[in-house]
Amino acid sequence: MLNLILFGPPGAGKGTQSEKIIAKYNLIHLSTGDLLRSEIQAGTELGLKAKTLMDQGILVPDEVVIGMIDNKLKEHRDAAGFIFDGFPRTVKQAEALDNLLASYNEGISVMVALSVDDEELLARLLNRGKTSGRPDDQNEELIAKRIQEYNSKTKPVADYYQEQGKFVAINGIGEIDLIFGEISNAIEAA
Ligand code: B4P
Repeated sequence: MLNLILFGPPGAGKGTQSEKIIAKYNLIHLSTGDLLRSEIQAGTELGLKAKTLMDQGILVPDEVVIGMIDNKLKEHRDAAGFIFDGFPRTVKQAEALDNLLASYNEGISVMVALSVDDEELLARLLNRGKTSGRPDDQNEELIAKRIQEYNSKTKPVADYYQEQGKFVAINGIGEIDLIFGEISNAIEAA
């Protein structure tokens, strides 16, 4: 079983590269951002609570996203593997994921981290905001808040997997297909 974490700041290319990875490797795509946006769209209580936080660029509570991932893992027991996109975003989420996978005698194969500087992230997200309709892509202050959340709460997750010898860093700036080639190499070496 191949279990991949695609990691990086908001706008690093996680969603973009996930589409290519699932097409090539037949993995189940679990994006907590997409799952939360589905809850918002469906108007659930969870979605309403999440929306207030997401619209301010703040992470939603760990229990909420861990619960969503737990449900999805149960739903796809026979999967050939998973790509975790935008999860885990805190060390608590990383520990919970390890525990959930251990209950299936599984673990994370590799974490691939896309590195992109803040200036490029801002440009990409403002550009996406012109057409995505995503409230969190609409202005500089909100994007800066998301990057700040990433730096304070999410970055330590990289150290967590580095200590386990599962961390691979890739330059996320450049041609989308060339970056995908490097990600494929990291997956095949895992
Ligand atoms: P996400 O949906 O995960 O959004 P994201 O960080 O913006 O990344 P995304 O994958 O969408 O962007 P991508 O880099 O592909 O999270 C949204 C919010 O949900 C969070 O702020 C948080 O509130 C909440 N949330 C989600 N998961 C959570 C968790 N686990 N715990 C707590 N809260 C959670 O693409 C960006 C743009 O760059 C695109 O327009 C793309 O076309 C472009 N791009 C990509 N690659 C490029 C390249 N190589 N060159 C040029 N442009 C490129």
